[in-house]
Amino acid sequence: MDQALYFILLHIALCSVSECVQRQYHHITDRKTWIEAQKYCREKYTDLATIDNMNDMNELNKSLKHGGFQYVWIGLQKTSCNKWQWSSGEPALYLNWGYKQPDGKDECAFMRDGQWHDWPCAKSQTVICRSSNNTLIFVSQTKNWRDAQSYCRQNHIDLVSVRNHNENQQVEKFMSDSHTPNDVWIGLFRDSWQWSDQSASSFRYWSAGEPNNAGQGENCAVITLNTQGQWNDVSCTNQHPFVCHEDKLILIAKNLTWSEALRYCRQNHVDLVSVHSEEIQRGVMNVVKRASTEAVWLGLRHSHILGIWFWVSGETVCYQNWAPGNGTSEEDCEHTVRSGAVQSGGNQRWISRPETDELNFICSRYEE
Ligand SMILES: *[C@@H]1O[C@H](CO)[C@@H](O)[C@H](O)[C@H]1NC(C)=O
Ligand SMILES: *[C@@H]1O[C@H](CO)[C@@H](O)[C@H](O)[C@H]1NC(C)=O
Ligand SMILES: *[C@@H]1O[C@H](CO)[C@@H](O)[C@H](O)[C@H]1NC(C)=O
Ligand SMILES: *[C@@H]1O[C@H](CO)[C@@H](O)[C@H](O)[C@H]1NC(C)=O
Ligand SMILES: [Ca+2]
Ligand SMILES: [Ca+2]
Repeated sequence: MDQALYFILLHIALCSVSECVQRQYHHITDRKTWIEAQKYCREKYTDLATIDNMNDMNELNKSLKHGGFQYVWIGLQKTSCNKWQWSSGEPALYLNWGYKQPDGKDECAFMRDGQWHDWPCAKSQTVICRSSNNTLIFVSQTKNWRDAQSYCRQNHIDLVSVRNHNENQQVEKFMSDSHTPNDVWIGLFRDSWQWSDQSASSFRYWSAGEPNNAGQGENCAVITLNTQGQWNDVSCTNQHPFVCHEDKLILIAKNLTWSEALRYCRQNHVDLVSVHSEEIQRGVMNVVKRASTEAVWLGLRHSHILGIWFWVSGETVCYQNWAPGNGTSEEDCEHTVRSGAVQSGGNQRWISRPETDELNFICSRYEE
């Protein structure tokens, strides 16, 4: 093959979007109470398992070892805080309750004349899902809220969420244009379950009839192996095996030069982080919030000789998120080598800094 063509093809291959896993699950088969399991996970990994969506659930499922047990702890625990949230996992910031709503202990919401009402989740109603191309889909079969959620997740993306006044008007118009019945489920629900790592994930995968608090004080969640991994609430003082998760990225709140940071990551974890996709950038944005310096080192380095920026992991810089004016070769005349950092505030863009600056940094904890 022509050499130049070969390099172009190689480059395309390197720049293709890679499946990347932001979180790894580890199944520990020792039996512990929920609190003991939480402590173990926080010491050895990141925390007891958080699950954001069906993808995570399938990943977690792959980590399970089988043998002589039925229940496995995850990081979900009941609290005294009962809050409204969207099935899609977004926080419920905009609310458009009707007159005197919500008025019950009811835990699911439907839309009537553009306004929202709470209602028992077991009630059967028609449904609006949101599809992958962001259009609304009306489902004319009536379903209880939980079945409606499963249906939307299996056939589309999720139940519709309504995040602002504009979207509320869209849904209202859609309902009148497609002559839906007056009352239609939306993706809003309320529960008092909270993840151990404080993540806002509102993904729930309860078995039918659960959580039922059957034995009283069933305040912690397990995966049940004989129901395809669906969840059950059980007493936190029972002893079960458990699943921890390990986030790929960790912010190190030490102030080191770029070279010191690189050495630290390679000695204690795997490497300084390479941000070669938007997904990893999102993970970065999530952890830099806790930084004490205004920028945070990435595994991004400028080569004086080649006049290019590259990732220390060896990847090509395909995805880019430079702040305007940064990421060029204009600083080539300076004596100190430039390295790449991400702003910890503002737009969290990448900036070029002299490598002698002392900044916090992000290590990756496992290879892909
Ligand atoms: C969006 O997806 C739905 C099915 O999920 C399909 O019926 C519809 O034609 C799609 N619309 C566009 C604009 O692609
Ligand atoms: C988990 O894996 C088992 C087989 O090992 C399968 O029967 C089950 O459906 C899977 N559950 C999920 C949620 O992927
Ligand atoms: C790192 O530097 C920042 C800003 O200069 C400072 O606020 C912070 O206390 C320093 N952290 C450590 C661990 O020295
Ligand atoms: C890099 O971006 C920062 C933040 O926006 C800006 O202050 C700085 O001037 C930029 N550097 C260059 C060389 O333009
Ligand atoms: Ca009500
Ligand atoms: Ca139960």
